Amino acid sequence: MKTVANLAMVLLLSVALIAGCGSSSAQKDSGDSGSSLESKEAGKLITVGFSQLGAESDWRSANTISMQSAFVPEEGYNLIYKNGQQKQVNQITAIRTFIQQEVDYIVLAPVTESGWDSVLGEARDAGIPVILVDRRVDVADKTLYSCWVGSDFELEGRKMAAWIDSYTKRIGLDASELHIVNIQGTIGSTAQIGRTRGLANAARENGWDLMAEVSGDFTETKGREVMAGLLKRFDNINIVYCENDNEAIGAIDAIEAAGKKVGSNIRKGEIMVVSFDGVNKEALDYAKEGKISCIAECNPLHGPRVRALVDMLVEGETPDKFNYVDERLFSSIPDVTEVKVDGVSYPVQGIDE
Ligand code: GYE
Repeated sequence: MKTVANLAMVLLLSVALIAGCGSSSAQKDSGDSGSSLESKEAGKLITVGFSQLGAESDWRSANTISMQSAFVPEEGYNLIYKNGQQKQVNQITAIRTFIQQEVDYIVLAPVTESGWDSVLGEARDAGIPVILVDRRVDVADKTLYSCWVGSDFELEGRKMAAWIDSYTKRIGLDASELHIVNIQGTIGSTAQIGRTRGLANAARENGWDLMAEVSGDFTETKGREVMAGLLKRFDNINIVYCENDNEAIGAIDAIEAAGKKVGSNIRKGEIMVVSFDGVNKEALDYAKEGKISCIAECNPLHGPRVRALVDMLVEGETPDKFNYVDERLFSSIPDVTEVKVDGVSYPVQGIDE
């Protein structure tokens, strides 16, 4: 498992900061890998068609900015960006358009895993390499794409479950006293599949009461709606596992609107919220205030990483097939300072660190 995280491991604690890091001046300072030098000298830009899945979350916006900032004409690239509006059919149309436009490379951030075999086959027939970013595709023939870069979503889920385990033990709760609901991401997306699995397996192994798994589609609106519904169905929820920060913000609204208190003091009747990403400023503020008890980082800054992969392909090199990013856990609760998954220990950092 190769880690590329250290290339850009600065987790950005606000969207503003993310935008700043993605500015073209930052790109200019980032140094030239030399790989696109020839085409640049010849005045020919490398054309990259980027099919982004949507704009559903702050994570996604940060990811789009990172991509747009990495592939700029001054650095030798022409990026054609298409927003799929969370619909696979739009992404398939975008890829077909890229093929017609004869782009040099296609970068795909797929909304869900299944259903890509035909269109990726068309890209291959046209001789256009495909790079996957963030989520993955489930295709029978793995040679339909060159490589992938993104997060280990199941590990994120397992680390969060390990944090829940340590923290609830520390406050003296028995496993059977954990009444958990999972507000899942977009069903069938790699991030949802991994994070859901991480929790579901831990719930089974530990004997937790995982009462419901409902999709909030990674959005704040759905998170609010789903949480309001869950509070009507169950009167004993004490842990809400949100598969991203935007859902958590919506869920917190719904919990407070129902007259309940959000926080880690489960013994005193508070409902504890945990989430994923760590990109959204409001979510980080909530984490500082203790309204979100733990956040598993998911790093969206893949632009320079994808660019490095494109550059390798330009040079005729073969990048590693799967490229993982290192990620951390954040919590303002000092009680748990590290968690262990498969014998590997991961530190839990404070929000301001
Ligand atoms: O966690 C969520 C976004 O696939 C990692 O998608 C990504 C997820 C991210 O909508 O906020």
